[in-house]
Amino acid sequence: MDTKANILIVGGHASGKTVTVCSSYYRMISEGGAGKFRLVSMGDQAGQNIEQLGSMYQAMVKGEKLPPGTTESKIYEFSFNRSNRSICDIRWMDYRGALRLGEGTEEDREAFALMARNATVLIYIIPGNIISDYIHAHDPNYDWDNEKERLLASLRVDEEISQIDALLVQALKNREDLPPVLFYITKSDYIRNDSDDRKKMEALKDLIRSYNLFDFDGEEYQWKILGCHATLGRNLELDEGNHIVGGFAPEGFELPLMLTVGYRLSEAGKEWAQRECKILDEDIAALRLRQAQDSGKAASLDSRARFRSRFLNAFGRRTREQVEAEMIRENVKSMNLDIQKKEKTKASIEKKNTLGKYSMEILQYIAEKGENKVFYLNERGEERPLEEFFR
Ligand SMILES: Nc1nc2c(ncn2[C@@H]2O[C@H](COP(=O)(O)OP(=O)(O)OP(=O)(O)O)[C@@H](O)[C@H]2O)c(=O)[nH]1
Ligand SMILES: [Mg+2]
Repeated sequence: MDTKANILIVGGHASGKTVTVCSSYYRMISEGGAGKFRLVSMGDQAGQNIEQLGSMYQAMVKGEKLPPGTTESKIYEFSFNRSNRSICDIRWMDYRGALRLGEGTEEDREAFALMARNATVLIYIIPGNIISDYIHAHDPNYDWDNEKERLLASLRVDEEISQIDALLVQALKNREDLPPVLFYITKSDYIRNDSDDRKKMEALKDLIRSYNLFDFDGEEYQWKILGCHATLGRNLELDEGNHIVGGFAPEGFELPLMLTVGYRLSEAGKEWAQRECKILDEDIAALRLRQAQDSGKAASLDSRARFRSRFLNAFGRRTREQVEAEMIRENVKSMNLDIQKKEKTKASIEKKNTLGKYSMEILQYIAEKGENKVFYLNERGEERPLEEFFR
């Protein structure tokens, strides 16, 4: 299987990148995975990675400290499996938050830039506390201690969004394609608006539109935008030492991964179907050309036969040319059958598109488990069903 997906979740320091990679991995291996889908750790570091991700996760469960800040960038290699067969290779980069600001060593920055150029989907973290700031700063009924607090909340949002703006420009400068953009809310427990998932997603859509991050009306850009959110627990309680003291119930961590792989498979499926159709079209065109050439050959044999038959027909015999012309015509007829067969194969290509089928299964999973946790805005900024994103 040579389908590959690269995952780079861009977020600031302590925005939840490492918690995401380890919770996502855990979600994808425990209780039989997500639907038919599982992750398997691969590569030279597989054993070490399993141990590391495992111990970080266990520490969270036990209420020990949360994962330490990442000090060196790391690439995890996974195989994304469907019913025990690999359907996509994953490279997932977890890096130091400061890198997004252009800090870190030269080597680190280069690895980050390379990953940004090759990321399947551009994923940007907006931490839940920023969404919460955004909601409250715009809520006339919110009970701020003073106006300065409101202003500060608003500034925190401005700063986060301008970071994302800069990163978007930077990522796209180095790419010829226009990958989808996923806004991923981490720590969504910080958004306390009645714990209603739909409202959290509405707030994110509002924010994207009001900051005019995308020129939805412009002709120039054709963005596809996604949103989703995750939390370590709706009622998570952390103490001052950053230990989980209650409410550990992770949710939504598989969504960025599932969206990325689903998209990659649907694209790979489309490419496959296009390639197959092109081959069939070329075959059909070649057959038609041969038919035309052979028919011409048969016609010229016929006219030669008419000339010769003036002598031979006296004995009731067919000329050599007549026999040959007939054979050619039979052959032309059988090519018709070939053409019909190929046309039929072409019409049923979608049924044979296994990658497309897998992406639809992933879609189904997200539709079931991610209700009100995922949205899709099309190129004009209109909210559309997720199926359209995969198409
Ligand atoms: N309330 C809440 N806090 C969270 C959640 N996820 C992470 N946190 C907090 O955010 C901190 C940072 O999470 P990390 O995953 O280490 O962040 P990071 O982006 O990897 O940070 P760097 O590696 O330093 O760049 C954690 O130590 C927790 O305190 C969540 O779902 N809810
Ligand atoms: Mg980290």
